[in-house]
Amino acid sequence: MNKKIFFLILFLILILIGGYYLYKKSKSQESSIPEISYIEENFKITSPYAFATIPNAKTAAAFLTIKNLTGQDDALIEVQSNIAEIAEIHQNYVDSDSGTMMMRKIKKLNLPNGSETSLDPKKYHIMFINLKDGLKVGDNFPLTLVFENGAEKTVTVDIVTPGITPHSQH
Ligand SMILES: [Cu+2]
Repeated sequence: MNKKIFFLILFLILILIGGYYLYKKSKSQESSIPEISYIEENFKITSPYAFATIPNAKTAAAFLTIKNLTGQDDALIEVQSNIAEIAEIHQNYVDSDSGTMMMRKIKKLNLPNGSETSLDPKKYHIMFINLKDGLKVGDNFPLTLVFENGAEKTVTVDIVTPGITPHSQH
C-alpha cells in the first residue's frame, strides 16, 4: 500500500466516524425535544341508556359513564337531544326537611382529569322534559354531550326496560 492510498483510506474512515457521531448527536437532540401532547376529544363514554316510558310521558332520564382521558380537567356543561324540548343535567339529593329524594338541575358536572363519573339512577342523570314521544324499549336516540373545554361527543342511547341497568348486568 503506498502512502497516498493509505491517507485516502484514513481520510474516508475519519469521514465515516465523523458522520456517525454527527448522526448520533442529531438523534440525541431529536429525543431531547420535549414531547408535545395534543388534546383530542378523548372521553370514554360507557353504556348510555334510558328507561322506556309510558306512551305519552313528558319526562325521561338517561344514564351513562364518562371517563376523562383528555389529560386535563373538564366538565359536562350541556346536553342536547332531539327527543325532547329540554335536556338538562340533573343531580339527585335528599331533601333535609322531608327526607325524600329530590332532583335539581346543575349547570355543570365536573370531570377531573383521569376520573370516571357515573350518571346512574342514584346520583346524576340527564333529564328530558317535554318529550316529543314516549320512549320504547329497543329504540335508541342520539345524545350530544358538550364539554367545557370545547369538545362535543354524540353517543347513541339505548332504551331499556325500566329498572334494568346495563351497568349491573355484568
Ligand atoms: Cu331529573
